[in-house]
Amino acid sequence: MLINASFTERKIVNEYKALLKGRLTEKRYNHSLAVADEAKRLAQKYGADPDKAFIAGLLHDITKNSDKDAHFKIFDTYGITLTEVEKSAEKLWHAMSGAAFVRHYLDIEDEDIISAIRYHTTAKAGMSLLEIILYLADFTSADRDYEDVDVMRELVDKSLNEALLYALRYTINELIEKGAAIHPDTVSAYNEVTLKGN
Ligand code: DGI
Ligand code: FE
Ligand code: FE
Repeated sequence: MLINASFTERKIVNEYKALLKGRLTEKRYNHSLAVADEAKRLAQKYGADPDKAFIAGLLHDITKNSDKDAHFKIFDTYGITLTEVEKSAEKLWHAMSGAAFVRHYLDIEDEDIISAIRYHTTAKAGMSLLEIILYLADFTSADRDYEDVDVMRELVDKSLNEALLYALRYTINELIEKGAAIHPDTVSAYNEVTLKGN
């Protein structure tokens, strides 16, 4: 029974990988594999479900390389309306369309996986352990290479809360420097961890 279960899981993972390979650039495909591994590692370390974390990591950027028409086809089909901030920032679209894609096209029913994908870009207040893990794995995966990546990697092994605060502070600073709008979910997540730390 166990052998059959793991065989089925491997088969599904291979199907997801083949799908991703056809939808993503090579760089984004490799990033997805790296985030899956990192999310699984963090799940094992912090007591979340490693298989769910792996699947969420694997699929989190599934619509990242889609064009505007493909995003809006999903938004229109599933009645997803965008706020002004969401309309202004294309980078936010793949989290919204990706969550709908895995639910409706891949028949993923696990709400925690769907929600982790939905909020992996902005984060939000009141995230589950799996949501936090995916958000952070996206920052600390092996393929990442930005100025503060070493600090982030150290923090993520020390404390999820400290890593979350650092990541949100880093993101908000970058957005302000670029003159981009900050999504209310990003602000709520930042406020929550900041107040928790006091
Ligand atoms: O898809 P990835 O590149 O792996 O990473 P991601 O999904 O975390 O996307 C990161 C981008 O999203 C980065 O360029 C900043 C942007 N982003 C995150 N939060 C916000 C945001 N952009 C705006 N405008 N507002 C936000 O609150
Ligand atoms: Fe992403
Ligand atoms: Fe990503």
